[in-house]
Amino acid sequence: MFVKLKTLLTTAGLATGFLANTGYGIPTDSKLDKRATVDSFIVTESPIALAGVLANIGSTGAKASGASSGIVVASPSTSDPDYFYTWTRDSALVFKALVDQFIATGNTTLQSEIDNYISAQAYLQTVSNLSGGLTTGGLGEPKFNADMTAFTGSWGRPQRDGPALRATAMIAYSRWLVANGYTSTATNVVWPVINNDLSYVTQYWNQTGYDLWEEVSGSSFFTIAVQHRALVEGNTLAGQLGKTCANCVSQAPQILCFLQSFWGGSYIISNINVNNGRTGKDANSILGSIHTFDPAAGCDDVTFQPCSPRMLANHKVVTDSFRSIYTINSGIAEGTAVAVGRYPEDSYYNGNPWYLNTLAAAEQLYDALYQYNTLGSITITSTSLAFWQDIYSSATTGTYSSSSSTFTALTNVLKTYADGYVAVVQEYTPSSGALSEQYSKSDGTPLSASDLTWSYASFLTMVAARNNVVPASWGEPSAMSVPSVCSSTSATGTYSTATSTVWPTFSSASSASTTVTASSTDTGTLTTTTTTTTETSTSSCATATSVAVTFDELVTTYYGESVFITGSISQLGNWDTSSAVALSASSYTSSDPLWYVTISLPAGTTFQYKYIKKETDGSIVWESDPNRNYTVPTGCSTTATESDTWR
Ligand SMILES: *[C@@H]1O[C@H](CO)[C@@H](O)[C@H](O)[C@H]1NC(C)=O
Ligand SMILES: *[C@@H]1O[C@H](CO)[C@@H](O)[C@H](O)[C@H]1NC(C)=O
Ligand SMILES: *[C@@H]1O[C@H](CO)[C@@H](O)[C@H](O)[C@H]1NC(C)=O
Ligand SMILES: CC(=O)N[C@H]1CO[C@H](CO)[C@@H](O)[C@@H]1O
Repeated sequence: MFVKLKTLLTTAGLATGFLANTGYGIPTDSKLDKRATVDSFIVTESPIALAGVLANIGSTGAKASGASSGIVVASPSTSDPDYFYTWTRDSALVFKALVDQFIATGNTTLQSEIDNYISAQAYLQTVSNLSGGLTTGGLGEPKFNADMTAFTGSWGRPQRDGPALRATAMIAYSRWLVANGYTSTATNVVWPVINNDLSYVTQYWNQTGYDLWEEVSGSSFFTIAVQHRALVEGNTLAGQLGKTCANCVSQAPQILCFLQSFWGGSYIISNINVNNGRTGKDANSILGSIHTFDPAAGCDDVTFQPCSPRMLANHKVVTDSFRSIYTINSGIAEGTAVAVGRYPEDSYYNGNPWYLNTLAAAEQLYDALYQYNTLGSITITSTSLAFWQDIYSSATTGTYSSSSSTFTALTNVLKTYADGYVAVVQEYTPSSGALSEQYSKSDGTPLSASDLTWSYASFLTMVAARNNVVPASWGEPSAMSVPSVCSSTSATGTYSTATSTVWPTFSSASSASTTVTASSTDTGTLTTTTTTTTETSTSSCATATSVAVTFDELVTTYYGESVFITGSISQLGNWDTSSAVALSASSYTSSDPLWYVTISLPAGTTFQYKYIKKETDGSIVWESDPNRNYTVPTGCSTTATESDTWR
């Protein structure tokens, strides 16, 4: 299920005129001002970021002329630097963001882009290249020409994060297909493509390759973390589709075991199995954490969850490493946001901050906030103490439940600190809203590739995290057991060519079917899969198995009060108020005091529910009796809305 819910402590107070100072950690007027500024930046920049992404996708993107359908160019820039290529990693991260947007917003015009992307990847998997062919390592090729021919220049190859990230993007979309009655499309069209990528991961995870910055040949934290995730969720999807991935099951625990080796005691050494003279402090680690964030996870150190003590310690070490080396950061004390680059030793374009890394530093903290609010407590350990003391000087080790004033104070300062990273990006974003790759460490002017697709995508994922619009769980809670002995292993799976990829017509809004025909010249073990789909749903719609129900509640609140929904089913916490689902006040105004949340529920479910208010002291205010009743509609529609007013 996916749950779309938003922050517990919102800016509702701005609308209701709250200005009282209720203690340390509650935003002061100036902090509220800053938050309001970030809010307005997000409102103006979000559509620019979405348009920026779409402009760089072929064949119709305004800045992607010459790129094939579904192909993402890294940037329209063709010289100094020339980024007019399609990278497997960047494309997968971009499309994971679009899939999440599509699922959260139901914007069907994004869906044809997603279908085109998967069709293009099915073809690209068969293009022999200098890393090999489909069955001989070619999936680790980092980039292709925008017309889907092989890039034959010298490059840092192979890069083993691409197949894992691509699998994750396609698995996220497959979950939607399954939940919306398109299981045979997931099985016949998408699974063969995913399976190839999973096979690549199980076969090669224990070999070195180039890191995400394409410079270091060794073992990269980011790569190993996303490989673990892909195999775990790949196996779960396999089960849903009546398939198996035995190699996922055998290899994932060993990848997790190896992942532990990157922990250096006080921060993550981002590249190991290489001696390059670097400290290992690298935004690689922060990106690894946000792309393996699981909304159902605890603050688990072993999977480096955003809220884990290890990741907070690492966040401090990595961001602090840029304080003294960039002029634009000079004089900014620890605990206040700064511009974030790749790694302190970076010399590319003389080493500058990157938009996507500064946004990732914010996103990790928003993810962590979501986790603390969901878990209902914050535990400060000796590992994370220094991080917390930077932003809350009186922090001490201990566990603070959500009913405590310390919890409220800590989450407030954390939100303010996270917003600070967005404010840094705001400061150095030109008035056009265009996001290039880097901005100057000396004066903040944009540098290097213009309109970097990944910069825009990182803005979209940051905003989703800030709004508590979280992606589905990838299964972390069932995949965090670390074997007692790590082994060097590998498992060779199967590869197959999807020779015909035919999409159903999903709705009147989406484009017509796309057919991609690919042939392979590989001589390795190769199964050829020919697929046709029997699902069409224009005239006779598919019955929805789950419905995204939006609960709208009109309720006037004061700053710090938050609204939840609780009820008689597990999705609403079985009347346990600590498991109630938070509503969002992002559309709240004094004349229209709307709180809302969208919850995915099985069609036909009947249940009782009520709204509750949680006060700043943790106490609960219930709506008056009787309980409300609701039955999730059964029919074609995958969405429904229930409008209520507080009583
Ligand atoms: C829906 O997606 C299209 C692009 O496919 C975009 O132009 C449009 O702005 C999106 N709509 C919303 C409401 O985000
Ligand atoms: C392979 O796995 C073993 C066991 O975790 C580890 O010690 C070794 O460094 C790994 N090598 C590579 C290249 O991944
Ligand atoms: C909700 O359903 C229960 C059980 O059918 C019924 O007793 C109750 O009166 C209903 N409440 C409302 C407000 O309709
Ligand atoms: C090893 C391999 O398959 N190399 C191929 C990579 O792609 C180029 C261009 O298509 C071919 O010329 C190489 O033979």
